[in-house]
Amino acid sequence: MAKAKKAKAGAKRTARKTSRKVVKLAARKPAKATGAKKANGNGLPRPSAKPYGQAGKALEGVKILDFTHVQSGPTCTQLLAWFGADVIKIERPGIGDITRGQLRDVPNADSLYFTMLNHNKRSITVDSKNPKGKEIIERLIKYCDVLVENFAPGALDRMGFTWEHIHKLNPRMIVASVKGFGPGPYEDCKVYENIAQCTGGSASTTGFRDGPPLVTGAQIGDSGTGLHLALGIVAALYQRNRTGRGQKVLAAMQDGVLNLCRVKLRDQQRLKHGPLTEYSQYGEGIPFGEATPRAGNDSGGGQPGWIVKCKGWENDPNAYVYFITQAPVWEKICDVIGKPEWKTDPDYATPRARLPRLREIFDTIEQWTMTKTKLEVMEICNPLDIPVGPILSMKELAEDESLRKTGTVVEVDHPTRGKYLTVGNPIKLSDSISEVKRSPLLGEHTEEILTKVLGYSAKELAEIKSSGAITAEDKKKAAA
Ligand code: CAO
Repeated sequence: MAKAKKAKAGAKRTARKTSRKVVKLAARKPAKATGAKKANGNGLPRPSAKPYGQAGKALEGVKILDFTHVQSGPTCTQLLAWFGADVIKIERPGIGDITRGQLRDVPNADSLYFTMLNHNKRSITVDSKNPKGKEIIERLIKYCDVLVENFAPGALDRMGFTWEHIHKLNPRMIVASVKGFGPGPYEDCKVYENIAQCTGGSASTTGFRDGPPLVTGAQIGDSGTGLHLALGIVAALYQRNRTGRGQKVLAAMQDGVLNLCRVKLRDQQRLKHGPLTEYSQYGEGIPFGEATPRAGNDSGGGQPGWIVKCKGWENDPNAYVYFITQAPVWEKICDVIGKPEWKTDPDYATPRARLPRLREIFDTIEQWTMTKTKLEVMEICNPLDIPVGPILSMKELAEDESLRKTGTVVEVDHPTRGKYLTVGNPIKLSDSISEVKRSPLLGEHTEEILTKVLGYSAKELAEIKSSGAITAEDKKKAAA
């Protein structure tokens, strides 16, 4: 009883103290607004007074040690560079990223494969198997915030850069990797784009039912996984603000592709409960098997769609349009295609009634679209809110004025290959405007990074040069 009384009195004292504190705080005069740097009451900086787009870049100050090659890793680091990170790409002396020489269109110039994936980066050549080269990389690890790599499984460890070693050198470092597979039976496998498309569920669900599995032109395995990795890195940087320590970030290509094929795993589970009625095979009376089938051009959602021919399809492989029979605009569709009677006919009036007749419905829509060009179909349907999409070729996209205006398609000048087109940052931030700068030449920034970033003296630089750590094999031999 006495104990309870004591506790009650204590609680009252605490409550009084707390309320006194609250009164005191409330009475405090608001801090004078003295500029963007002063913190708000919540500890966060005050909103910048600078105009939007002039307050620096989103990832300004973040330093990325870019140990990536080919497509998946470079996609990720290019995005980070567009958001303002300082990306230092380490490449093998004399060779560099293998894509520099792959699919070359201009002799002796970096290929478009390379240039279009490595904008806004700096390039340093370092032989990671040379002792002096290892020392340089260790210094870079201490200097940078994130190491990004997409080597074959185990390659980074074989160089001596295990997570434990990196973490010891720089406990704040985030180590981000693309691998083909996550932990499991295939974790040691090398993987390229189409392997990921096949093992991540995309190929089995792409193509026509009566044909073989198909890969898609969208690089969902490589660029898609790079995109996943970039998000993981930004999240890890955010968490590091709280924890003060780095972590490993893994984006496995199989996982990334499966994530993008989420709706197909949805359909796999729906199969247990009956046929997939929105797939045109249902209307055609073809039974479903055990796995999600290939769906041709069927829409993956609840609004049936299909690709139909347009005027000129006989000679133009892209004279087609994707047409969606969205339920809310069904009546407008009936009027446009000259079938007003379908609005009230019980066989066509409701989405459910239409499902077994989709083939016939799209054939009828096609009779109409074949009388118009794909852009005319768009001009007629858009004001009526009927969702349609012309099949735009790469040529049309390259020439599209509106994409140039938004910076999605950009012309870049390059010292050895001249002007070329690229895809700029597809993600637009209103206060962090991306500018696309050309990709670096092999080792273009080696000396700059060694002296200005890592602080090596002229004498040390000379030693590094003679050690072979930054020179190509043939040059090393010639010097010997
Ligand atoms: N100095 C010295 N050696 C270097 C180096 C440098 N700067 N950079 C790389 N190397 C070495 C690596 O250490 C490795 O040597 P070991 O095999 O002796 O350990 C060697 O170069 C080759 O690396 P790799 O095995 O990663 O490259 P690969 O061309 O044989 O394979 C790929 C390419 C993509 C199949 C493989 O890297 C991979 O599976 N990566 C993970 C998944 C991925 O990102 N795939 C997408 C690629 S884009 O289509």
